[in-house]
Amino acid sequence: MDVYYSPLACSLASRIALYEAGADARFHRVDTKSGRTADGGDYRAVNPKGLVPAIRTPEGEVLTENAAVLQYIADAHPAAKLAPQGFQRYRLQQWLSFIGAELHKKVFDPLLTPKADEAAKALAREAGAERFAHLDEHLTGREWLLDEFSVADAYLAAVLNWAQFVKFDLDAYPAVVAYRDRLRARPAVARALGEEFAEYRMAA
Ligand SMILES: N[C@@H](CCC(=O)N[C@@H](CS)C(=O)NCC(=O)O)C(=O)O
Repeated sequence: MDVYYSPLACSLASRIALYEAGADARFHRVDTKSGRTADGGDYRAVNPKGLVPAIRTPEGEVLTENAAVLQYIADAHPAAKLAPQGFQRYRLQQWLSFIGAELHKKVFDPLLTPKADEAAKALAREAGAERFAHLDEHLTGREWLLDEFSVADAYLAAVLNWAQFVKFDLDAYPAVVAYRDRLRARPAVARALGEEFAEYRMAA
């Protein structure tokens, strides 16, 4: 499998899922600003949206969007049990949608981009307070988003990591802080974060 990523972007979730599965993959670094891969290729020829992540399956299919990519990785490595079957699959999709739409796009995107003005950033922080309260309530007394670690946790690990860059204080959400610390203690998450932090610092 080929994985297109940028250091510490949401594509980190795909790396975490692959490391959790103990799977091999070829990782291709993308500069989303220039639209070029590290070897000089045109990334829009892979993903016309220009966004990471994208993967190319061994059959040559290109797949984009975190929710789809992460479920594909989970289903390609069933022994790792990263996505449940039956009704719980809808719970997984519920959390993938919440993370993608309500946290990634609604809260962190406006906080991370210099293009958003102060009013947009204030709205994002207000939305964040509500959404993190919901997350904190859900995680109280729970280890992971579902009964077992899943690709939704991998996605949330990538998104929660941005809180430090935008000074979104998580201290008001103790269950989220404890969950973030549990995530960081998982070998696959620690390895993926360590590798991408090193790349990110080198590029900065
Ligand atoms: N809906 C997409 C969002 C992907 C996305 O926003 N990727 C960001 C990195 S976290 C990106 O590539 N940004 C580059 C840009 O906006 O030019 C998904 O879930 O995959």
